[in-house]
Amino acid sequence: MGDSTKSDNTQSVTRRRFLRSLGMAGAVGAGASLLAACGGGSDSSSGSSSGGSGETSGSSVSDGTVTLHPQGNQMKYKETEFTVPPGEEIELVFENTATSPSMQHNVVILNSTEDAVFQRVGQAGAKAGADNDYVPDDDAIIAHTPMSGPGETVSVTFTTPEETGDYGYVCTYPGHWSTMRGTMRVRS
Ligand SMILES: [Cu+2]
Repeated sequence: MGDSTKSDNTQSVTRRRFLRSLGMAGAVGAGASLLAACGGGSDSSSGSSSGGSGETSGSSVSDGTVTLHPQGNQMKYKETEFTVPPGEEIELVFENTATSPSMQHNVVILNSTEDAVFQRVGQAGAKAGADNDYVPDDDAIIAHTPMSGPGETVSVTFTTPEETGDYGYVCTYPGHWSTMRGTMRVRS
C-alpha cells in the first residue's frame, strides 16, 4: 500500500527534538499561562490535574511546545483546543496521565474539522490495528504522535499549516474517535 503520508509522519517523529531543553516540556505541562509570570523556580502551581470536568480547556504554544493530557480516565482530551501560529515548527507533547490500562491514547492532527473526516479516520484507525499504532494511511492526517499507554509521554514535531483556520485532532485508539477530539486553531 502507498503509505507516503505515514512515512512522512514517522520521519517527523524520529527527527523530533526538544526545542530548548528537556525540562521545558514538563514546565509547560504545569500550565502555559504560568510561564508568562515566572522564569522558573516557582512552584505555586497546584500541579497537573484540575477539576472542572466537562469544561472546555485550552492550551497554547509556548517556546514551540504544546502539551495535552487526557481528561482523567475518560475518552476525552483535557485540552479540547489549542492555538498555534501558521507555518511554524512545534512540538506537540501528549502526557498520558490516565491510570486505566484501556486508556491508550494518541493525538492525530487532521486537515479538517468535519465530522465525516473524524469518523473516517477513526474507523480506519481501528482497522489499521496495533501493528500500525492504530493510525491509518489517510490524506487528512497532518501529523500524529505514537500511541501512549497510561503513564507514558509521547510527542511529535511538525510544521503547522500555512493556512489559518481550524483543524481537528482525534485519538484513533479503537472506540475513542467519537468523543476524544479537539480543535487546533491556527492563527497569525
Ligand atoms: Cu484515546
